[in-house]
This record gives sequence, structure tokens and C-alpha cells, in this order.
Amino acid sequence: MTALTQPQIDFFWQNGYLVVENAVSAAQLAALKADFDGWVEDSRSHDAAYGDTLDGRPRFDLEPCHSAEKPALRRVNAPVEVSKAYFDAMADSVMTACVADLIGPNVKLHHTKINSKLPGGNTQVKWHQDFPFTPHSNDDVVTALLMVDEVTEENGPLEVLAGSHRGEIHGLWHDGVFTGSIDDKVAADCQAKSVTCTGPAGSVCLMHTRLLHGSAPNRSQRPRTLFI
Ligand SMILES: O=C(O)CCC(=O)C(=O)O
Repeated sequence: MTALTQPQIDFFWQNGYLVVENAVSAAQLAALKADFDGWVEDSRSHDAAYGDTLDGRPRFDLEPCHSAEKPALRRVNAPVEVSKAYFDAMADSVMTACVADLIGPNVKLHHTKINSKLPGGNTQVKWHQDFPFTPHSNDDVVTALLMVDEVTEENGPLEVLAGSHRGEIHGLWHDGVFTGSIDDKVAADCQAKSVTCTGPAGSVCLMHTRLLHGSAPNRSQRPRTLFI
């Protein structure tokens, strides 16, 4: 399946990101939402990270402000291991075809996760590049962030610095401490020039592994769930 036009492919390589609508079918999207809603309900009966991934990490992670009344499930690790809906969207969707159009035809999955920002939570993602977290011998690596909910300017959208995939790899260590984020001054500069990636539910943001990006807390009353 070919999913992207040549202008879209050119935009991706020029800017390091691309938002594509309708990256999963309506039925796939409904199944993704239903499974996630079920996990949020389950999280009400927990007060600390729980569950086990196949490689021994907690499956479900909670924000410090989580409670049974106001759940704040912030991460599901490797959802494809426990959900047919997430496995299918990863393996066989327009999203998958988009990635193949950029770096395929032969593509390999590295890992999956869900980053959730439920209303009232405080999760933010500080500015970083993905490549240092998943180093490879070449940088033909794409992060696909599927919007399970509509992403707006208010609910903590991904923010990117267009073209930064063509620049340097920034350090994530500061004063001998691994912070997972770039230097604060560089981050402030990125923030000032950033572009937000918004779109209707079912859109995907395709991001080059070297692209600088981050995201702010959800300041709305609507959830922001990304299947990454
Ligand atoms: O959830 C987000 O807004 C960004 C996700 C991200 O940058 C990451 O997990 O590396």
C-alpha cells in the first residue's frame, strides 16, 4: 500500500515531521479508544505502577496525582502485547504504510507505548531527540505518534522544531546527571520557534528520530492519548 504523496514525503525529509489524517480506520480507532478507556477504568483500583511487560517493566504507570475518583494513567508500556486493537493498528494500518513509504519497504518495529495526558494531570515531556534513547547504526528511524483523541492547542500537543533533524545530536547529561532532556537554554530557544502538531483523532504525526520535540501539560478538560 502506498499512503503518502511525493509532496508529503518531501515535506517530511525537509522538516523532519509530517501530520497525516485518517491513519487508522474508524473501526480501528473505536477499538483503540475502547481498550484505553478500559485500562483507565482498571487504573482506579491501583495506587502505584502495576502490571508486567514481557521484558519485566511495569505495564501501567500513574501520575502522582492519580486517585480512584480522578484517574491519571499516564503510560501504557508495550500495549501491543496485550491488545489486539493496538497490535493491529501497529502492524496493518495506513500509519504502518506511511512509515514504509518513508523508510521502507522493509520496516522493523522497535517498541510501542501509550502516552496519556488525562484532564487535571501535570505530565509534560521536556525537549529531547529520540535517537539517543534508541541509538542505531543509521538514523532511518521514524517515531509514529497516533492521535487516539483529537489533539488541540490546549490538550498538550506535541511541539517540534522543524528542520532540527538535520542538525546536531544534543546531550542529555548535565552536570554529570542524566536528565533525558536537552540544555534548558537550547530548549527555550526550541520552544520559541516551535510548531504544534494537532489533528483530529486518527491522525498520525510521523517524526524523524533526530527531530527536537517536547510537549506541555494538558490544560483542557479533554484527554490526549497518543499511541506511539
Ligand atoms: O507524549 C508526548 O507528548 C511526547 C512523547 C515523546 O516525546 C516521547 O515519548 O519520546
